[in-house]
Amino acid sequence: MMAVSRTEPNILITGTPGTGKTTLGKELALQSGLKFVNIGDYAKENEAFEGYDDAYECPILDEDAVMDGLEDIISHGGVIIDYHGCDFFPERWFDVVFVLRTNNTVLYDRLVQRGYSGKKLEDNLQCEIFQTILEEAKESYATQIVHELPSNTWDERHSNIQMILGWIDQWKKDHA
Ligand code: DAT
Repeated sequence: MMAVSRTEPNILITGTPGTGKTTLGKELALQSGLKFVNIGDYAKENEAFEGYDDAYECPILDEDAVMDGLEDIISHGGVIIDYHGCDFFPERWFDVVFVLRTNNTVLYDRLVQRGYSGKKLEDNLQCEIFQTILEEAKESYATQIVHELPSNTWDERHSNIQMILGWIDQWKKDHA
């Protein structure tokens, strides 16, 4: 099956929980006019969970249901996806992958503020220290489309947004 040619790019924003994916993605959607889809919210709305992970204290995503449900909107392009994982999406979905990175002390404060503690807090901090999501992204997508972005301060968020808006414009010109 031939992919429909898209006039707007699909963007994956990934990274450890708390690195700022939703904050960045929503603002980016507002400023670019692209659609924003947070995978956790999407799964909740569409009951696309298949149980609860007691060790990680989070619902288990029904990945097949999520992918089937999103295939149509993704094929039209112009979607920003926000998720703390990236290895199960079809590679062809995304034109670019941004991996948000946050310093450990900053991330610690954000996660504590979110109510994380104990194993859940430790696991998420380790995920960032060992750059698990960055490695996952590099293994799942062509390395030239994977970009690491610092996400510690509001200034960094601002420059990330400006950079990505510029990237979107350029992509549209290249694919017009
Ligand atoms: P995620 O979607 O990756 O779990 P979030 O967008 O919910 O993260 O952000 C987590 C918290 O951090 C939230 O209180 C907003 C804050 N935050 C996000 N990006 C930030 C940035 N660049 N500078 C300062 N605070 C930020």
